Amino acid sequence: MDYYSLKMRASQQIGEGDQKREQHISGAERIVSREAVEAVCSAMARRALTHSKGDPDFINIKIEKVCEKDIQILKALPVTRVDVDSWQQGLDKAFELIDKAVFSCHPREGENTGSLKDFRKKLPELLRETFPMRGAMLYDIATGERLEPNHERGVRATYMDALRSSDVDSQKNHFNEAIVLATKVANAPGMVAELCISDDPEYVTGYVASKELGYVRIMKMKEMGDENGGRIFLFDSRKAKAEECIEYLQKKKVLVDTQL
Ligand code: WAQ
Ligand code: MG
Repeated sequence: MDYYSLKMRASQQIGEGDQKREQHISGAERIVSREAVEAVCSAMARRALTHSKGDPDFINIKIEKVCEKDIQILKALPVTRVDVDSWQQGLDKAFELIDKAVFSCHPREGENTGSLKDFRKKLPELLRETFPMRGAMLYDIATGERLEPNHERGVRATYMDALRSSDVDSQKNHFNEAIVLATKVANAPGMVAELCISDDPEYVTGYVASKELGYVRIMKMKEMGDENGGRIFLFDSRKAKAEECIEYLQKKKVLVDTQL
């Protein structure tokens, strides 16, 4: 069977003169059968044109054929959910889970010593740094360095979709898309964990994910109406090469089996 990859990104010019820059509005990735290409393409255009972040003046939709033999099938991460009373509590919970994932990579270090302690303090600041980015921050927990080739853009995971998905919704289903992305990311070489908060102002649920933790939905991670969000991919350079990890995130074609 022939598959096609579709990628959409939409942006808007903001600011004047020297301050002029591109503001990311919307992006989407699909891998679908030939019959679904036209419908998915028009749904993507509609999605870009009706996004809550604004009216885009640039929309790019790229369509490429994908060989079935190049596609890796992955089982979706198991999903759990954490209810919280406030977004502050949600963020704390997320940081706690990230600590747990990072700590398991530093077994010889005491809970409150050395680089792990520094990392805890740094995490909220790292998260803020992701807010203007279109992709994710790739952070090396072994060295404390950022590994994205372009810090402003970040690294984007692409070429992924849910297996057997034929829906052509122009309305984004945040959870369905996130479980696909998180499953691909968790399977990348050297990946330790992912932290995600949507940049969509009306979507306050986020998650922490890793192969060990699974996909942990945290029901509130920011204030309603806040359009700051971002992703951090926590990577360990003692486990794999950064180039291998980036290559997997950006190039490997993945379909995620979400049926349990
Ligand atoms: N690769 C890397 N980073 C990305 C990608 C990608 N393909 N797509 C988005 N990002 C980054 C980018 O910086 C965005 O600003 C940020 O993540 C948030 O993206 O279980 O909607 O698409 O209900 O707004 C979580 C669902 C939804 C939780 C997350 O993210 C749940 C969401 P958004
Ligand atoms: Mg968004």
